[in-house]
Amino acid sequence: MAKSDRGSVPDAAGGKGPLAKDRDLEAARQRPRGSFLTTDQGLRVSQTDDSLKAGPRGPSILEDFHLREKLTRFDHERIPERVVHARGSGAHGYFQVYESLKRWTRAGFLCDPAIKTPVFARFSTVAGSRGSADTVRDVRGFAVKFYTQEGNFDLVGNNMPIFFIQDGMKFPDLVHAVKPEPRDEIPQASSAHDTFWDFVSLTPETTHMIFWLMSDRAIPRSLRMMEGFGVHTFRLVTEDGTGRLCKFHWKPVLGLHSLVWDEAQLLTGRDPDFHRRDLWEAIEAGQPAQWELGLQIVEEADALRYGFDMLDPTKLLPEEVVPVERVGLLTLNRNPDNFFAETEQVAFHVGNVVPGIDFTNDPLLQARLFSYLDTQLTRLGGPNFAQLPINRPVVSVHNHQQDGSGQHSVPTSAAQYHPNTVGGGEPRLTPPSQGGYAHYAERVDGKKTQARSDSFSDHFGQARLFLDSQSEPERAHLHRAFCFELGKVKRPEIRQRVLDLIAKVDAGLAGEIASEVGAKSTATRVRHEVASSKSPALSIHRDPRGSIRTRRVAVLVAGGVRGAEVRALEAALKAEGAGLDVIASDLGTVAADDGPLEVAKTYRTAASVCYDAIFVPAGAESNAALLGLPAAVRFVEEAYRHLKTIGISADAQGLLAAAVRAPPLDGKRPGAAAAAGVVIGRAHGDPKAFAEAFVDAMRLHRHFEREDAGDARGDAGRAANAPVTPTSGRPVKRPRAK
Ligand code: HDD
Repeated sequence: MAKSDRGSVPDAAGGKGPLAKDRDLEAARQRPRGSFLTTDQGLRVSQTDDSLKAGPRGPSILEDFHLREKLTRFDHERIPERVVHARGSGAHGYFQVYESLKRWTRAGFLCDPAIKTPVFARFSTVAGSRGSADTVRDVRGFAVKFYTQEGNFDLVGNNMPIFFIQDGMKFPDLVHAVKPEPRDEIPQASSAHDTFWDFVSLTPETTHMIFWLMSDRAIPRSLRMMEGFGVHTFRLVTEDGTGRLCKFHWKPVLGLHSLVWDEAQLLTGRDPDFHRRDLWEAIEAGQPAQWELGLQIVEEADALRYGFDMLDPTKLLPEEVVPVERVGLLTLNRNPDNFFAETEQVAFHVGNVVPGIDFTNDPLLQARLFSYLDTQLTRLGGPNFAQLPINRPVVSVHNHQQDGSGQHSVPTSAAQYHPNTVGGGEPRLTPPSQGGYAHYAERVDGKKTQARSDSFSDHFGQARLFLDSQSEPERAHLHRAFCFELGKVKRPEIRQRVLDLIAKVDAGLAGEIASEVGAKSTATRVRHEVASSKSPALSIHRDPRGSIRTRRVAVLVAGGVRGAEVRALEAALKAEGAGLDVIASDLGTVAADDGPLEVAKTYRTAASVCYDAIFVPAGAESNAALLGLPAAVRFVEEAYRHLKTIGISADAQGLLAAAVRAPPLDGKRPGAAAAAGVVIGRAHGDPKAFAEAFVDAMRLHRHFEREDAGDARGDAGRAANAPVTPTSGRPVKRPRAK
């Protein structure tokens, strides 16, 4: 969205403020100041490095207004961070619906495929502070502000379709439990501590969400490669007032992919900005991030038809039961101009809806309707935050709100009330028939009560559905995640209580976890309360082969490397929208056999965890040098352990052997796989054929067969030391979701 697209936003009274009246003042203000440094009052500054002093060695003088202004502004640069979702990254873009959805909603932006609605999206982790690492195990926020012609619509969702609790009354408890513990402020951005699991163990409704949190969904490979969900059941309303229940989905065009846990942990040190950088760099490189908007539509009368209550936010509606209809495309293609002004100051609110979109009685949603507006008053310093450029609607705003901190507009109307004649009766109301918002006329009848509906009472059935829908590697990861998190819990009684909950979902899983976390297997004590069933859509591995667009390959080289191989791979990757970085000991160029190669990073600044695959090209001299570089050996070792595609020349087998206990590569066909995802190149072989085999292996993203060789109990180091089982032919297929 170009800035000019947003238009100039009039003041609250709808006028252009007093400047419109005072042409001289306006003309004066518009006089170009060039890029001269000025004070906040517009005074040109001649000195900004030395304060005003009584002599070159004398004390500073209070009179120095520029020094005082500079320091005062600096002292007040920080605003309170978000109480949750403090760590985030944003991007601008647009949304376009494929065809009119008039049959379901009167929302203008969903009814006209010609309309390109500007959007700003912000992705976030939940628990960590603003400066915390991106790749922690956590839910990811997925919030989109649509600047529609009927006002702003905010879809404030997560990358998981359900939530921890059923009623917003418990939200402060949940957040206090997961945030760092109050006495020592430890741990940062992690749920692996006593208070969180204490809360979980005493709150069975969290069980389903806990299974999602322990799954690979909680460590996405990229913000661009995760799903998004509106979570609650919303309501779409047509022109004639007919309401239908609706679940919102975002489906990533690049598919669903995750990190592996050890890699995620290493990344918190190697590149704490991993997700932020990934989104930023893709957009800078002209590769927009895209998701399709999906809708599940259910008739009002069917709210209880599917074995759970559609108002219960701890439940999902399986796609196999009600298919997700893909109705439009979200494209994020412009990075913010300023992080603070946009990504930090953006204020989302689930209550920001447009005609045709309405709420349901989900008690979690109802509480959110209060909380989002309220929190901005503290965070953004007062009630006028909607006037900040990132929060302003593209349509003009006219109302009777006035004053308050940070009032930027200058209302000129004499009548700040309704009804009035003094102001000519303006601003006027808009009847619903002409686009004014009217709440859905839902019949409500009930006694006041603080009771929970019986229809919300099953906390384990869908957790079991989720577990049974995972592929074998995903299930293994989930098991290890439980062992990791509970292994960090100090109080044995909490670990035991969590185990008892897990056993209600799957006694077998509880039994596998029990001994490692020092708890008793409760398999014999707790009856299976749920039956197993499957929803393949819940597995990340449902569609293992995918695009490698925007993936990056690290090419490990030293002097004497075979340049033709690097160029052939570069061309093959480029054709797929992917790319490579040449890594060498020194920046500048490295001497390949046929000329210089540009070096992107050094072994000191690059790490395997920052790449999707690695390639060690042919070159006897080059590979002998790499063998002597511990950082290069570690590169290969980590790539192997993290199940990434490794392309390796036959003359680099010493390197592979030093990194992992691999069988000799001699005698293998070029393009064949030495182990799952280890593709061998032959010195002086056909670089193009090798590049094709390499790209093909990359399409699988990870090679989970290698994981089976070790790591059965979460010892990430073991896999690398386990012998590599040679396989032949094309890269081995990843096990599919059951
Ligand atoms: Fe929330 C922020 C998503 C339940 C109260 N929430 C926040 C953000 C996202 C979500 C994505 C960050 C928005 C941004 O990028 O600025 N929250 C959810 C989802 C929920 C949910 C998907 C359950 C379905 N939230 C929830 C409840 C409450 C809140 C039940 C309170 C009753 N959420 C907040 C908040 C935040 C927030 C405290 C912190 C910063 C902000 O709002 O602007 O008001």
